[in-house]
Amino acid sequence: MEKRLSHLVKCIGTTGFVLATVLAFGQDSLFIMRGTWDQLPEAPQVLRLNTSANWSEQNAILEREADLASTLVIVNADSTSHQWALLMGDTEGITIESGDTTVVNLPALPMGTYRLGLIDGEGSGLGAQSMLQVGLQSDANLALFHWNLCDWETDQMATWSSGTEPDPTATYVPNYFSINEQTYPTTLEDPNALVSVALGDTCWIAVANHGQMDHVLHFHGFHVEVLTSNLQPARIGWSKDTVPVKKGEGLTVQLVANQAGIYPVHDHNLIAVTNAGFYPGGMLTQIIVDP
Ligand SMILES: [Cu+2]
Repeated sequence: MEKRLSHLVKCIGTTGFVLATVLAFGQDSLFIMRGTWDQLPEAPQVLRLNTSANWSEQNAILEREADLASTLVIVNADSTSHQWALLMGDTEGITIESGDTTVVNLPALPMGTYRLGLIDGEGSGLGAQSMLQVGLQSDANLALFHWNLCDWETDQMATWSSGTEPDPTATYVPNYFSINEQTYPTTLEDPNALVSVALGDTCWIAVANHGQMDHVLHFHGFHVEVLTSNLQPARIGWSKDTVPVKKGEGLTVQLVANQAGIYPVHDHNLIAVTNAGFYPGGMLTQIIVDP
């Protein structure tokens, strides 16, 4: 295998550096894509970060090693220009024109869960935001799950996709709430949103809040330990059944599956466990521990 890879790198020549990065990290480009989110009855137009030019309703996550700077290729396959940023409270973005490809630098970061994506109004309003996992893949014995949390107001999204800016003074009344761009019960069909483990397993869950409001996760059956947080580092080491995830936060929790059964996990704000007002829905998934 190693021989084949080195042969490939040689053949590629000038693009060898890019290929070597792809080989090291598995994935090295994100495509800014526009499409329809068919899961919602309103079928809103949305923006997503996909790993290729093949449309997916789910944003792709990005993985990097800890404490190592790297690069990322971003292809703007959308019809308008967008502002890209590694979202860490930093509001400075890089403008990527429609059809352009840009290589951006990712700094060396400590282990953790971070956010990246578009920070222009339309880009964030239509949901092109995802998670950067740093150093979470290093232990092959640990199962790793991820939850990209978001809230959505379909009227506001329709305004963005019609090319106008929503009234910033209007009250924000989100009508959908998602984990990995899925609403319950579809969350249970997503192997990253549904935590399925064996009794005695330890797993990590990377969580990022891309929405416009805080989300407070309530775990039934387990206390989880906060391993990393970009906005609330004072909470690292806390072991709780209820974990607030602030707007803009990326955090990582550890769950030790010490009892068998099926347990719900949900946003404790009950409007967030509905789909367009109907319960149950939204930001709700399960932990299934096989005996
Ligand atoms: Cu609960």
